[in-house]
Order: sequence, then structure tokens, then C-alpha cells
Amino acid sequence: MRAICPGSFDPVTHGHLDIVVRASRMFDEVLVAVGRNSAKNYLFSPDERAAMLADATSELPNVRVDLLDGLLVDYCREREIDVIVKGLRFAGDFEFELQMAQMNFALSGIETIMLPTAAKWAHLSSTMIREVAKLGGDVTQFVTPAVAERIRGKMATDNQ
Ligand code: COD
Repeated sequence: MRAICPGSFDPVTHGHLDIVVRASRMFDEVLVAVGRNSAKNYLFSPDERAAMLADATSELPNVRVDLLDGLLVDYCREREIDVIVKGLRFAGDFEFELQMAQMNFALSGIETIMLPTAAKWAHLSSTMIREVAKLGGDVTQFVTPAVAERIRGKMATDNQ
């Protein structure tokens, strides 16, 4: 079966990666799709977010990274994707993810499965990482070394 892990990944964190690794053990093929959430403003461009993901998942042979334009369900239909995989951290995630899962099912009949976050990454969000980094905090324990480097680069250019 083929699954998709869609998200903003701005930037990808150890919490996201934990979900991708677990999905890669459950499905034959996993696509990680960098999408657009119209409620969010992004720090990294779609290409930058995809490059960070490709680097972070390079050792997972059945995982591929792609850019997602338009509706997730159209993307899934075109590529014959069977299941959407999401991560859940807390009640707020559940409410948002449940609504999206129900909308995606109503539009296309595609199922969503939700994996509970690993307890050690439950507090992680890309938003919080961007905030900590902007204020000069150290985010190296929450992201891969390559992502931490990209964040440092972005902060350096933004502060010029
Ligand atoms: N532990 C476990 N899971 C986590 C963690 C963590 N620490 N952090 C985030 N996650 C999970 C999130 O719960 C989510 O399931 C996934 O990882 C991605 O999270 P984000 O925050 O990077 O991505 P979102 O929620 O902004 O992504 C939203 C999408 C881009 C997937 C959505 O807007 C979408 O599908 N857009 C395409 C257009 C579309 O079809 N819109 C209609 C949707 S009904």
C-alpha cells in the first residue's frame, strides 16, 4: 500500500520524522508531501522545506519527498495513494486533523490514519522552533544538524 505524510514542515522536526519513520514501516511506499496551509506564513520556501526533508529521510529507501500544489485529495487520486498518515500531539491537533480527515474523506473517500506522537517529541512544533530560533535559542536537540544549519543561515540573513 502507498501512503502520504503531508504537512508544512517549516521546518521538519524530530516529531515529523518519527511519524514518517513509523509510516515507512507500515506501508510499502511513503510520499512525504510539502503542502500549503493557507492559515500559515512560511519561513522557508517549498523547495527549501523539501530539500531539508529529502536530506532527513535519505536513509529510508521507501520514502520519497515531493511538493504538493492544490488539493491533497487530487494529488492522492492522481498518484493512487491509499492512505493519508498524520501525527497527533494533543487535543487541538485532534480537532483540526479530524475535520481535515472528514473533509478529505467526503471529497474522495480516502482514509486518514493518525499516529500518536512519541512522548519525547510531543512538545515539538515547527512554530515553536522558529520562535525559539528567532529569539536566539538553541534548537539543535529538536531538528537534524542540517536543518539546524539552515535555520542558522536563515536567521543570519533575516537579521542583516
Ligand atoms: N509529533 C507528531 N506529529 C507531529 C508533530 C510532532 N511533534 N509535529 C507535527 N506533527 C504532525 C501534525 O499533527 C500533522 O499531522 C503533520 O505532522 C504535519 O504538521 P505541519 O504543522 O508541518 O503541517 P500542517 O498541519 O500545516 O499541514 C497542513 C497540510 C499542508 C497537510 C494541509 O493544509 C493540506 O492538506 N493542504 C493541501 C490543500 C488541501 O487539500 N486543503 C484542504 C485540507 S481539508
